[in-house]
Amino acid sequence: MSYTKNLIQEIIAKTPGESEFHQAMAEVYGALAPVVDDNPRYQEAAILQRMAIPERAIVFRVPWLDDKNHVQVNTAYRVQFNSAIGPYKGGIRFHPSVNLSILKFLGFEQTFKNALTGLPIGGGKGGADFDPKGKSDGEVMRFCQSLMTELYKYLGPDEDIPAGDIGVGAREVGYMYGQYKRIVGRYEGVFTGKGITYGGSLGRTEATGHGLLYLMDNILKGKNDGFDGKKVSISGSGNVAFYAAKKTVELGGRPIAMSDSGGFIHDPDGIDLSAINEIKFVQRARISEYIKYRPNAKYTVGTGMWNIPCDIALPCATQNELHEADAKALVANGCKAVGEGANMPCTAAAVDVFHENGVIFAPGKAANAGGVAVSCLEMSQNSMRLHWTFEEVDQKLKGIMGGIYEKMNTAATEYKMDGNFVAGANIAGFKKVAEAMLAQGVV
Ligand code: NDP
Ligand code: 2IT
Repeated sequence: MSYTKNLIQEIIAKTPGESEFHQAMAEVYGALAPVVDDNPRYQEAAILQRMAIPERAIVFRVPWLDDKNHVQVNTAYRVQFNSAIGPYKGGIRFHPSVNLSILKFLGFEQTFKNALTGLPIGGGKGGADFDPKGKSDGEVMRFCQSLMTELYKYLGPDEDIPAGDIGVGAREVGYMYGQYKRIVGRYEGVFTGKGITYGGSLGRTEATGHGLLYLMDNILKGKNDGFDGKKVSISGSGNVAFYAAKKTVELGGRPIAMSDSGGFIHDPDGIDLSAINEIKFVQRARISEYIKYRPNAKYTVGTGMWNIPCDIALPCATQNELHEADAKALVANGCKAVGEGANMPCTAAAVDVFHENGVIFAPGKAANAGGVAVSCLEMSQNSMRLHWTFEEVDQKLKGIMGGIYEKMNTAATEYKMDGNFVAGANIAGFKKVAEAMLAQGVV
């Protein structure tokens, strides 16, 4: 067996039950065989073995009082995966499914994503099995304050800088940051995605969705194509999905389907994004409400949105939401490009279907890197005590996404896998982190 195949099996055997982490690790290491063969130094220094273990993972209890004064408790985590190229950087997720495997996959993925941005940030991820759905603002605040009362010990503007992710938006970041500042007694840029009134960056809210569209547009332009006139299906209806849909419209495309965990809507005339904004961000309600705003649209309970014919698919909800059968349906209906707005939304078998059928496929660590990239721009503004305009941030984001396209495209070509952006992104991200680790010795 080859070095990388053998190593993947060894790591799986040592981390039983961590299926999401295994999937993410096998995708990265599966792409590295030619790189490791070319560079015996990586094997001699056990770089891949070291990269697969977080530098540190903190697990802690978060007790809080609900509105009836009943005691509740959740489990929270912070996985500080790799600081070879900068302080740990990555979001915090609140969702009942959160466990160590999911956060290890996200922290591992984040390490290479952050390297691809070209910015000096390492990889980390955190979260809790807390479900913000149906909780009052007071309950969310008490939960966030309790979580931060433990987590603050491990954070710092040069140590670990969290941000949002699923279930963590402006409200949650505000509560967590407020508690952090109260405990340490200093204003520090220790969170990104902060409100604009207290140190947030213009353009951060939009950055992941917009960045996704910039990256896909770069790829399409390389093939003399673009979003103009394209029908686009976008799963999810949260932060990433909403701004991906908005930028789709700006680039001349038409979002025709969106979803939440309850089901999906199909609006062939083009989704009304002001209705989505009202339902999801003002009312915090279900996407099924959409048919009240647009009676000609159709709502379907459950999964199946990838059966709707579209030109471009942008999965922007969660991991493993797009399976092999969905990929086959997309191919059969003429879908030409897929970009992962979410982290690992496509299963490995689905990605194989796209590659076998010549569908352009942009992996999450490249396609959704715009969010963390603008987070790093927020850190820069905080350190400099400056506030850039939306246009300045947007220009920088465009440049960073263009750079990511160049890096993954060049790496794919260098290793004779033209157009395979999974290989290209993994190789380019890995090499940067690996070289930094080599230079810093056995640490
Ligand atoms: P939000 O919480 O804002 O939105 C998540 C959306 O996905 C909601 O519509 C939600 O539906 C849906 N969803 C979540 N979990 C599930 C599930 N298990 N099954 C079906 N639908 C689900 O999160 P974000 O938009 O911030 O994040 C979406 C994805 O993008 C995640 O994979 C995240 O890791 C990734 N990402 C986010 C970045 C950011 O800057 N926010 C940056 C890079 C990647 P419902 O409301 O019904 O739960
Ligand atoms: O997955 C991700 O890249 C994020 N949730 C954003 C991380 C960040 O630090 O902005």
